[in-house]
Amino acid sequence: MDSLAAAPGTGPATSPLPVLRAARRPARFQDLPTDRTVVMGILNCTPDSFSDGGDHAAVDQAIAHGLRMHYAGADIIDVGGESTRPGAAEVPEAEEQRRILPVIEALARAGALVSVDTRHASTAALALDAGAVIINDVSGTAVSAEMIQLVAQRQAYYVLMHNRGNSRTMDQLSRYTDVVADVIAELQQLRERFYTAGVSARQLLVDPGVGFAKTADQNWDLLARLDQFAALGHPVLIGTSRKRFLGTLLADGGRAPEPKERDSATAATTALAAANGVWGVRVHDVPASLAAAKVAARQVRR
Ligand code: PMM
Repeated sequence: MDSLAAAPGTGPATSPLPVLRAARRPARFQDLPTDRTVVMGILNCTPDSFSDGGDHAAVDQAIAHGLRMHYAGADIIDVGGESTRPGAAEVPEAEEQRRILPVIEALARAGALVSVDTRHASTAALALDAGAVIINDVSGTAVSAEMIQLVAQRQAYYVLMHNRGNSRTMDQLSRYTDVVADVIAELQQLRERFYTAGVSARQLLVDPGVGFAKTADQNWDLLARLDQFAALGHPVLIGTSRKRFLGTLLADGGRAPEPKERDSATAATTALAAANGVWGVRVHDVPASLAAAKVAARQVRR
């Protein structure tokens, strides 16, 4: 921890990270803002994520970046240790835990509300112990029985995200009759498995899973009909940040901008989704989406 005290750009200029020494009151889900869309900052502690892989691979760097997003106003910090990009290699659970548990603990102690992006029940359990409050699981229909049990036993908040197959197969699994209706039906079936295990409705958030077993056009269809997801009765979270469908759009037939050059387009999706009542957005560039969420709230919810 001591090495962090000197981490640049992470705290008030005069006092380097006192926050890590004095634990804050734990952040609570029920204290999240309700007058605008919630902004979840992405913290990928991975060497190979598609847009920021390697940037925050060392634990100290990851904590510093998480704190930067927290101070920049992120409502939630989503900490993950396994890339979910199509074709990504699976990460052993012990390695995933080595990457993320100290990060979660430090951010929770600093007063951040932390979610853990994991497919593994064992990692999710340890992350809850370390101070995470939300489990963000991209498994979709491949969710494990252990994960469902854990969510029930620990009464944790859980992001029920739509996905089919795994990171190697999902790109071949994008056949739908009507993408919105089919994704909603699959989320409802998935939700039943959680209810059967004793999970209550208030624990669940839903996410259409932009880019997971979806083509670019299907992603746009989902974003155009977010109100239908809200009708499921849970907060709706979306993750468009820097994704390939934005690169395809911006390329306009030419070279697609690099993932890190897609933040303005991401903020535009935040503004539109927020104006359509989405509960939360998962983004890399926190200040841009926070501004977009505030604009949308002022414009729509006068
Ligand atoms: N996308 C990614 C990872 N986790 N979680 C949720 N709930 N929704 C998403 O759309 C989502 C996610 C992939 O993006 P990344 O590689 O930038 O983290």
